[in-house]
Amino acid sequence: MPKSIVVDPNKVRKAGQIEIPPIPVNQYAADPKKEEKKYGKKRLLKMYQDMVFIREFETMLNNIKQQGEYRGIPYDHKGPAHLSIGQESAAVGQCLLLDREDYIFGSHRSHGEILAKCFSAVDKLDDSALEGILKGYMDGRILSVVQKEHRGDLRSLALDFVLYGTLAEIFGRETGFNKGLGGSMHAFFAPFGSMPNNAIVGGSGDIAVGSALFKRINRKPGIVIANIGDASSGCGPVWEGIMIAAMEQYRTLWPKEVGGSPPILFNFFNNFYGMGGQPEGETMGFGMLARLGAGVNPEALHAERVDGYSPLAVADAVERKRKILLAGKGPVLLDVITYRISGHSPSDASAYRTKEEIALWEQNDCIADFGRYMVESGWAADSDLEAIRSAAAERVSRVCRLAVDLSISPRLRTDDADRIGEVMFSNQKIEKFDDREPEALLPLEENPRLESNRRKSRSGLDEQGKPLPKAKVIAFRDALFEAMLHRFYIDPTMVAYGEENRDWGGAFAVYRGLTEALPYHRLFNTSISEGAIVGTAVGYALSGGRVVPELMYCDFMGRSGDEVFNQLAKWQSMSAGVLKMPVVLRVSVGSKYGAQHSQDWSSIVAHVPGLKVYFPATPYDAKGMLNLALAGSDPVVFFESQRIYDIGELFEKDGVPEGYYEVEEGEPALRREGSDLTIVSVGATLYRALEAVEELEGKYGVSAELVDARFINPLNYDRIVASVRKTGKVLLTSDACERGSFLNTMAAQITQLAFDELDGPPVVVGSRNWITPCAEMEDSFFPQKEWILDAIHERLLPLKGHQTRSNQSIEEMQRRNRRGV
Ligand SMILES: Cc1ncc(C[n+]2csc(CCOP(=O)(O)OP(=O)(O)O)c2C)c(N)n1
Ligand SMILES: [Mg+2]
Repeated sequence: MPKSIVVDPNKVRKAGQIEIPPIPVNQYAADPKKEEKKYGKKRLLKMYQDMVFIREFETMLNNIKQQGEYRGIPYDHKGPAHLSIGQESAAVGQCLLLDREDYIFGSHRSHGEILAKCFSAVDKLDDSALEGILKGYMDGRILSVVQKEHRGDLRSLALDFVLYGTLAEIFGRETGFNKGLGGSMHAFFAPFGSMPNNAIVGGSGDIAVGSALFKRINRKPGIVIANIGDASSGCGPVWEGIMIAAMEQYRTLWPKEVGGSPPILFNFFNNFYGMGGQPEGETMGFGMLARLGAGVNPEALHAERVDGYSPLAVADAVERKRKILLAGKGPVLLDVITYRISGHSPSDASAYRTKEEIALWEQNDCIADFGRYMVESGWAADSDLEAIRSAAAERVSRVCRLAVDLSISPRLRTDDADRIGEVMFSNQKIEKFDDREPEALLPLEENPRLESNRRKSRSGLDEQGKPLPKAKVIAFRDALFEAMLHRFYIDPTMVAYGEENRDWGGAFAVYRGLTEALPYHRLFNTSISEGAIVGTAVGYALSGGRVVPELMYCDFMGRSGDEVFNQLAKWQSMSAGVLKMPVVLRVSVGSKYGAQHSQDWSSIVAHVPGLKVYFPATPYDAKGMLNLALAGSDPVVFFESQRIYDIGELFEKDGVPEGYYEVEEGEPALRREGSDLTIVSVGATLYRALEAVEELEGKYGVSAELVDARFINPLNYDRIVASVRKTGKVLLTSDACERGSFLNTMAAQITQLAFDELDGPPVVVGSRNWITPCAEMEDSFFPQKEWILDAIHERLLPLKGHQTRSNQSIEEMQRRNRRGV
């Protein structure tokens, strides 16, 4: 079903020019009368208080880092503290009018943003909702600490809760917001809309877009703000995030009732510095950061520069932009100017800027300025402001005293229990993340591809055990399709996207038949932005939905390295299990297309803690393992070899079941029983290993047991070890390059688990440590049946009369190692 966006040569060839709308700069006009009327004195005073609290909090950390104490409380804080002294007005102004359902994501310098957002949420919640959160969060653990010493009402208690939860997190305590597993740069408190902060600068750029997509697609209230530093405007995830956020399809192709573009505000806290580099005038070319909006879309992202030293200017901008976003007319970019008077970190000597410049900003200090403005406007007396400042010092001291005390604020115990291990995965079965009816265009049973599947054989073999023609069998890709379809009709939050996912049917036709079945917002094409394809999925999932992003080729994972390794893998554990990450990242592994389209990088993801890694090799497993992944709550990198998309089921007697089933997680499959030696395969190499097993049997009378690992992580070694105990010999093979391949980890594990039963060391047969050559030369690169037989002959079990065709000797192994190839 082709889309209806016609590319008409008569239109696209016409002469003309592009008009870029003007981008306002610092246009806010202060008007005390209007401001008082709008906000009321109480709220304006509260704004001042929020800023003062943040200043005191950061000053406390600065003193602790630089002098080892704050107001007579000694403490040695080993971790980082990127302070935002000078930036308080921008954070508080931003949060003033946000609702609790509005989310902010941020970066390494986010203490002030966390506090500002939480203070704002406290103001907006009614007593019972507020109490519910304080009592319910981590079973009331944080509340019970602050409650003891606190005297005052619920709202005042909530302030202690916010200050203490943040500080205990910074100090790495179990009583912190994330049990100390996030720390200073990753702390957040989701119940108040303060979402993950990222030590990978710019990392929130695409994650926040995913969160906004979640809100839009699932009709959730609120907007999402990505708080990004000015120097991080050069980051790939920021640009890719903007590209996905600005896709036109939300307004041209998605159903109107979904509501338009995702409600995302790219908010740059522009303090004019990276660590030492200066984006304006040195490391970037935009002149003014707000200009970045100009090239992106006809609205220039509604971009504006806002004076962040006036909290009311920021509040006004956020309020106006929020309306645009809720109307589905975003995305929006704000360039909020501010200045960090503190160093990048407490050890920073500010060698990259002059003392005069710092003094200029100190003269304009945003808190002192606002205080003066309040007094001049008659909103407060000096004594009111002084009272707020001394109350802040008293409160921050109280909280600090609690947070440094190990008997009150202990660390997570890791000595007697695997407490960090427990939060690496959430390991839950979740049928659906919401109860509403899944949106679909067709009843499941009427799906055209299911109908054609019904005419195919569920097995790849006929009754005599002979292979059936490929067009007549349920192939690997059909099996994947059935798993996807099943979950789409159960979980209304489930979405899938990537490059060419919709009309094309996915690059390898796995999704053919889904375009007819699903509305646009559940299956869509994205820009070619591999980083943000994964990054938005991270944001979507941690906001509460299930998502299946696709990478067309494993090689392109290089483009999404940070999103896979640092984001997808880590947010469940860095949140101490507060967040879930139901992302199934489908990654196809190529061949035939040479060096940049044929790599199996399963070992790289296996190396990174926090990812599950599946690698099915049969249609039965494709469906059963994808069903398993799609019912879970953890990030799964799901590898699919392009070599076998069209293969039928050869191992399971009854073929691929029509109904729902799951493969047991982590359990390898026994493909052939044998007694003389064990072959373990990962991925599509299974079929070459099978040929080797058949030749061993037929030609040499050797009985080989063939085990298909199926899983890389988690992996239960019992079956493999049981086989090795029986045979005493093991060869491992896969299409990944041999050096650093996961096979070597398996070989080391087997050696340790079954050393006494082994006749010799495990033998690894991987691909050569070369670039993958062209299709015609591939046989010299990927493991072949002959290599397996030769390696067995040379190193495990001499085969009578065998003529080797490749060199699998120990000497050759050493030669290759020496040469690094
Ligand atoms: C991807 C990445 N690159 C580099 C760094 C090291 N680093 C930490 S903060 C920083 C400067 C960031 O500047 P900006 O985005 O303007 O934020 P600011 O520190 O001014 O708040 C750098 C380079 C990092 N954490 N992440
Ligand atoms: Mg900066």
